[in-house]
Amino acid sequence: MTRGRFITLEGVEGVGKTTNIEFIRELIEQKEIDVLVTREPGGTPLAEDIREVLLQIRDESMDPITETLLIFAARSQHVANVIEPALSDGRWVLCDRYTDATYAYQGGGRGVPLDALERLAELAQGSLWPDLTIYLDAPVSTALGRIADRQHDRFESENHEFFARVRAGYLAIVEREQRAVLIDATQSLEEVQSRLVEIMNNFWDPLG
Ligand code: Z5A
Repeated sequence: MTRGRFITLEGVEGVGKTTNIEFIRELIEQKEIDVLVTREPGGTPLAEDIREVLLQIRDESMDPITETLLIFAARSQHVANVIEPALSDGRWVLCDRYTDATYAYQGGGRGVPLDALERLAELAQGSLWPDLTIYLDAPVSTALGRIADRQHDRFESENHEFFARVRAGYLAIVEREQRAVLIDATQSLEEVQSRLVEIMNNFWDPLG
């Protein structure tokens, strides 16, 4: 049994992840590949409960370390019960956010030290990193403008400076990681999706 491939989609809120994940699923299914679409935080009943705790706005502020530990708790559950079994069964996994988001939000956005994130990542996911990461990039004002009329959760209620640090965190990952590919998400949806086709074509080619 050939192990499946692990693909993640990243970017600040409003950049178009939810819109484009179904499009990528269709591209993969056109190749008659069985793909599981999932998300973080979440992806299992317990991890979805943790997601609710993370997103809910409450009177008590959430300490950045508490937030980080909750995110890794959800991830560990998701990796052990969903992602790793699917990949071992030869299924592909397409995930809306993964550990790059933790480096961008908790590392870049909240200032949690990167060496702490590295240690927690190793504990929660071992050596499981994506084979391909598609990062949708847009200036914060563009991305947030697209979701301005939604009711905001705890993250979405953060200010522009927070999201600028998150975006800088993502851009540093794209510089550093060969698996990460950037798409200019200020383009029209048609242009973004034709870039997605190109990226996926380059991804299949070496697979033969
Ligand atoms: N979080 C974290 O802090 N650390 C972690 O490790 C992880 C997560 C894993 C939940 O994530 C929160 O968890 C997230 C970070 C934190 N913070 N927040 N908020 P999420 O991924 O579930 O939530 P989200 O990022 O907020 O998703 P979203 O708001 O739904 O954004 P999106 O999926 O990227 O955007 P969209 O819904 O696809 O598109 C937004 C609108 O723009 C929509 O009307 C589209 O029709 C439109 N759109 C999309 N593309 C285009 C183009 N190209 N042109 C014009 N309009 C477009």
